[in-house]
Amino acid sequence: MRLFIGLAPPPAVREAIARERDRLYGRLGGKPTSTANLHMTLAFLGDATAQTLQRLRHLLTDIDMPRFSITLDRTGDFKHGAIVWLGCTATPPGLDALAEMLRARLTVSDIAFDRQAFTPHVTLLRKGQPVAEHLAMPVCWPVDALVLYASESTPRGVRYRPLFRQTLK
Ligand code: 2AM
Repeated sequence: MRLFIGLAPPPAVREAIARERDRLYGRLGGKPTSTANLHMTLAFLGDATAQTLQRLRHLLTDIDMPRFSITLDRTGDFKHGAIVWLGCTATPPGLDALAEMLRARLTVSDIAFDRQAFTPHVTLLRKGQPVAEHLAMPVCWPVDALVLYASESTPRGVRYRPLFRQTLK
């Protein structure tokens, strides 16, 4: 199983992000992320066994961190437009603290993850063109849970399936 831990936008926020994706897709092209797959990755774990999955559930259940909000107010890209994303000018301290704590617990538990520095983003397009701008209408995303996802290949493309949800305080 290919696993990652992330944040799932609530429906209204998901729709607002999807509108921004559609606007950028019209300008930049590329392969859009499906609305159902829109999310923010906190830690990418990759292939994991059923035993690791069980340990992850316990690890997540023990998390006792406060809720916070993210203001998505800017676009950006990685690798010259290979990935076009929506992110924030100011990372909320609660988001940084959550990602740091999660990664620290994974390390202590000896569960492998991609250690690339955390850059909060929601991928909108793949292989678009470089972009950097502030949004006319920032999107406020109230975050109240962490989600363990499985990344699955299906005949209709990749699907990020939520497996487990841990509510924040
Ligand atoms: P993204 O967060 O930039 O969209 C599932 O593959 C999710 O984990 C995707 O959202 C993907 O990129 C993210 N991810 C982070 N590191 C990854 C890695 N090393 N390989 C694959 N996906 C990774």
